[in-house]
Amino acid sequence: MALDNESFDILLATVQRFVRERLIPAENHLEEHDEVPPAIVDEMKAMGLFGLTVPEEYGGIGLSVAQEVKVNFELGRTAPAFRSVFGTNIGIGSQGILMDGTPEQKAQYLPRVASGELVMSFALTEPDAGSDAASLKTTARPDGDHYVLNGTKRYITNAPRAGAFTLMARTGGPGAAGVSAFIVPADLPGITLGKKDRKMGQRGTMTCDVILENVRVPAANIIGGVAGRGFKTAMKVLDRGRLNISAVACGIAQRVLDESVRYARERRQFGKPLADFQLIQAMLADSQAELRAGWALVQDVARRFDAKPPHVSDPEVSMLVSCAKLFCTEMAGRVADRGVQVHGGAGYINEYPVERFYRDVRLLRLYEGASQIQQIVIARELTRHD
Ligand code: COS
Repeated sequence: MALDNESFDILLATVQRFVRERLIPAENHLEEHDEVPPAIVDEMKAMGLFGLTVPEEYGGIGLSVAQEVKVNFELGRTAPAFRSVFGTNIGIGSQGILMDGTPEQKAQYLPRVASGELVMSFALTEPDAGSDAASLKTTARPDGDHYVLNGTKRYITNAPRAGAFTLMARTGGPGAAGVSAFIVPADLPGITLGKKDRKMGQRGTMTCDVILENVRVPAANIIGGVAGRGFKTAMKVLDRGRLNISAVACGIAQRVLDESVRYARERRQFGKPLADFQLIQAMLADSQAELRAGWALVQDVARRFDAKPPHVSDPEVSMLVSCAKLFCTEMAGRVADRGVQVHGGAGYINEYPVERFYRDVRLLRLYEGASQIQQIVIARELTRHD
């Protein structure tokens, strides 16, 4: 699945212009009001951003992974909250249905996902199950042709906007084999949302708890129709999600580096621009070298991702995805830190973008698998063979 090259070039140029002319100028609004302006959300829908990865047969644009990472790089150049509006829709929220859903589930949900009418959100994490996702406690008890769900999901991105969740709950015994993935409409009786989390950064993104009390979900809403496969679905979804976060990390690093170079050329000390000082140059050069390495890795892994069937997981590709997530998100942290350093005192002041990105990038090393989880995935694959 991929968009033809000519159409993709036009799409990428449109996204670049949208980021430059609409999103970057709206960053101050986001920072002050903690919300994405509704007019921008409408424009995103009109541009087809909600359907970037949904196949054309379901009304989407049908990007390949190699194309998707390029779009995410461009979106990384602005505040992450903008991408977050539709990010769960084209990513972790809907990918489970796309990868493992039945034909009926795809036909029922994906066209509305692609148009932006239905916002989907991914609910795996719980108060007692974060890195150890297979230990999740939310229960799903069979009752006739329904399951009854009880539990709490935590830090769920886009929950306040969501029309439905891809939600992992326990239908069987302990461990990964007892987990099933459900499509849970957000308006079912028994679902309540916690108060909006106040976060270190990423102003404008919405996360909160999702609380389930005796929520009756049709058995037909188990993704793929078979119980006990939900953990693998979640892991496959996260493989693609982690690669996209790697691309966003590279895009943010690019923005921070651009801001840092601009500042270093404008700001004068000791009678000349900062950019003329070798100690400043060293920081800029390190950031450039690491950014280019990370971005080359992301594109290489994306090509390998595209070379396999989308619903089939390949441990080698999963391992490479983790390499990309680990390297790029840690890299973005270093680049943002140097960006603040190059800006000096100004880098600590909120009106300069680097101050915001410095806080924003901290999350990249935590969500969709902390750096230590990526290390575990990499090391396990390295040592698995005789
Ligand atoms: N694709 C498909 N299947 C996968 C997979 C992947 N990427 N990774 C693991 N699996 C399968 C395994 O093959 C195994 O299947 P079998 O039992 O048939 O062999 C099953 O899933 C269980 O895997 P494993 O034994 O590796 O599970 P663990 O409990 O050891 O957990 C980690 C593995 C730690 C890697 C996993 O829990 C994880 O990624 N944790 C982080 C969760 C996360 O990212 N949370 C963020 C929430 S979203 S913001």
